[in-house]
Amino acid sequence: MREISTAALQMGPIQKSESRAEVVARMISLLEQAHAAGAVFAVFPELTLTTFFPRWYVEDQAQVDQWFEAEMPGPHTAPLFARARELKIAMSFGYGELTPEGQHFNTSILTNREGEIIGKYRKVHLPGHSEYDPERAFQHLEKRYFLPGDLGFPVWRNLGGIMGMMICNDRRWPEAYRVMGLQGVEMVTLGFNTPSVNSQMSSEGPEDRLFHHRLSCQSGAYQNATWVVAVAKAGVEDGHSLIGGSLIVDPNGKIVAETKTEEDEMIVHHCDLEACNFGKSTIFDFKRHRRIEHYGLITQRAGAEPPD
Ligand code: CDV
Repeated sequence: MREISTAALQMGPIQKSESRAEVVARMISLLEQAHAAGAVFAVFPELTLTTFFPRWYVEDQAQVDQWFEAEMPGPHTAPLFARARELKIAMSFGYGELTPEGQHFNTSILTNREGEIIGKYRKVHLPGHSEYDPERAFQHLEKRYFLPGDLGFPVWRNLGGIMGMMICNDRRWPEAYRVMGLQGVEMVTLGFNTPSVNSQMSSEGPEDRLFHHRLSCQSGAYQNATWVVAVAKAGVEDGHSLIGGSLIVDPNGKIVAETKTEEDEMIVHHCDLEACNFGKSTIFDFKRHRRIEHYGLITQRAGAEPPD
């Protein structure tokens, strides 16, 4: 057994008016619950420290920058790192990153049990649009506020396993999983903020949203023989609803734990990384079965071009 007791720490809604200090206090409380349940690894959502701000159209960059962190750990997050270090819990969480060069990314970090940052990922697949769109029921301005990630999909050795990160919309893209699968990934963490209704199709409500979410996580896990730990920011933020459905998925694609609420909620599972071995050495033994001579289009072409 190579076990990582892993907690998915779902966050309930964060209102615009909520301070970083209030959010970090909630995160620490969840971290303590995870520790009490025996977890050594805790996964938080995308943009954990703030409301899901890409739904708001803002022109004043100084106002936008208030949703970003210029340092990690910084003044607000230092207590979180200190508590994680005391509890010896490794973490992954997402936040808006403002670099010294003034670039903005939707970022996620990975720490070890000593509270040191050992990995960083910047969201590659940014959904939505960059200008105000009156046709939508609500805005999704990730392409306005963030640059596409420039770090690829790396993996890191942590807690005796091989870990990778993706963020929200990335889970709908099999390429993201596969690039990590090709580096032997055994646990993928992913935080998400998924609106409960499609802003461009009101008939696509929470049931469909949860279906597509589970489908994406379960297929990514199965097809790459990896654990997937998917964690929501959920509930109603200033009148805008986000799905819950935080999941731990085993390397066979089966959901082994799922949250039941849209509030701050913890689920824990003892994830045995050895469970990845069967899939990785049989049906998804990539070296034996992949036919890369036929996959060229995947990297040569972004959009679909049907034949004449
Ligand atoms: N934060 C996200 O990336 N949300 C997207 C929405 C726009 C569909 C998601 O894939 O859940």
